[in-house]
Amino acid sequence: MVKPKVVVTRKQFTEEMERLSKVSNLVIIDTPTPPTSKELKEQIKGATALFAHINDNVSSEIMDAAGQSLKIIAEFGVGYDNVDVNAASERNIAVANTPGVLTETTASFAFTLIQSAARRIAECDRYVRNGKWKFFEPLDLLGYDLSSSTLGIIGFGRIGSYLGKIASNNNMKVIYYNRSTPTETYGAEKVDSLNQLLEKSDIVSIHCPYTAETKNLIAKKELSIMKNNATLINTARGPIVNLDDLYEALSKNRIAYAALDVTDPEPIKKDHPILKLENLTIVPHIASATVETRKKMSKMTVDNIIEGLNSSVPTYCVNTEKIHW
Ligand code: 8YV
Repeated sequence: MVKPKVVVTRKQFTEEMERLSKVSNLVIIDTPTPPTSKELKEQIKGATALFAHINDNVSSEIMDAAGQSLKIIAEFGVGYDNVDVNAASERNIAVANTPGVLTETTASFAFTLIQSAARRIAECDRYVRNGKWKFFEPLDLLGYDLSSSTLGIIGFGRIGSYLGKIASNNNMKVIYYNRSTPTETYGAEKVDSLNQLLEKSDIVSIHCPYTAETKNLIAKKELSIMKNNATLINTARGPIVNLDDLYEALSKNRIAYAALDVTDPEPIKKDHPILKLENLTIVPHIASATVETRKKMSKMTVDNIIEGLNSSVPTYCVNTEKIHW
């Protein structure tokens, strides 16, 4: 019997690829750069499943290039804003993701950025490398204690609320803005509006999904509401923050600091002026990047595909209601 074709858009963990190759005709796109839409359209022809990553814009055109055979799009990650889910549902294609396994790792990383912003780690590293460390200066490079700070969390789902728990354990006051009230809040206080959260917080950390409503959620107006000594953390999705407005706010010290794991676009343009600022820490979308977590994500993505190949709706399908299998 001919095995179904499965396309994986980046190099992945060998053990998971071996597992997948036992039940499929596996195509791994192991090129130095992610496939362009044109390349993906060519590779995906006749595929039953796609193992997708954040870089892949999985549009209706990609789905149509695959043809009638395409049944499963399995995203390596909890966020799946790079997949046109409506187009997939219209074509009876299941879209699956990897919720849960990266919660602790991503939330801990957001807390790492909070700590490194408060203690100016990236700036201090540049200070030493650039030969600026001459003497011990009691009043130089001072940060601030988190225990006297209020953390405002936008989006109090799995990752946001886990960050709330870590922050409370570190004696921070935690407030959050979320449409619904979660069952477990770890002592965090709900505020009624985004503006209230921005006004009250010393640190604002973003944990909502990227949707049409959250595009540019933090732009000029919102940055002007934040405290002058505030820090903005983004480990969610780049387009939620307007990067040019953030540059303006940081360069004019309307807010004090930002730490970004994600940008719009990704990667950030090499000549973006924000990269010249001292009051910014920026890293390349690594919040879930630990060996343990990435292995779990890879396994879950493969599990989702294998379930789909066996004609079961994947356990972590996000459009179960919209497809008819
Ligand atoms: C992934 C992420 O590494 O899960 C997410 O939503 O942003 C990251 O954990 C990324 O999606 C890679 O595909």
